[in-house]
Amino acid sequence: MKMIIAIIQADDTHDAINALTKANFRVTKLATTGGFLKAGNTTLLIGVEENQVDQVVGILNKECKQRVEKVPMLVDANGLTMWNPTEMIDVPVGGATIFVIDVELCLKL
Ligand code: 2BA
Repeated sequence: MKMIIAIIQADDTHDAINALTKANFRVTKLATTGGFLKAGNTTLLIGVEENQVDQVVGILNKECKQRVEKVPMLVDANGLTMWNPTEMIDVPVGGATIFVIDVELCLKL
């Protein structure tokens, strides 16, 4: 068995969960925050058999779009790293960052 951990954008959460549950996958949704943008995103936990990993990745690939976020540029000011709100840069985010982990044991009590 495998545990798929997928970090997706908040805007894609509804469509991704709907598509996964429609395809009979079980999903746990966690509200998470990205360390770089410090903005809300979603982490999905999806426990699957090994031969189902590709199908889940395919669904996430279809439902999770890449977007560009505008964030203030980091500048060095007197040895301190600060955001400069007058200079914005484009940061591409998503569609999905996916980790696939071996599950040693899955119990339902
Ligand atoms: P954030 O950490 O908020 O990162 C948002 C986007 O900012 C990233 O998009 C990437 O394009 C950019 N970024 C992140 N760290 C950067 C850095 N040190 N320098 C320059 N640009 C940087 P994605 O790569 O699509 O990641 C989206 C979200 O997925 C991340 O949100 C984070 O929550 C998660 N994530 C991505 N890679 C991860 C990893 N290796 N481990 C844990 N979480 C990860």
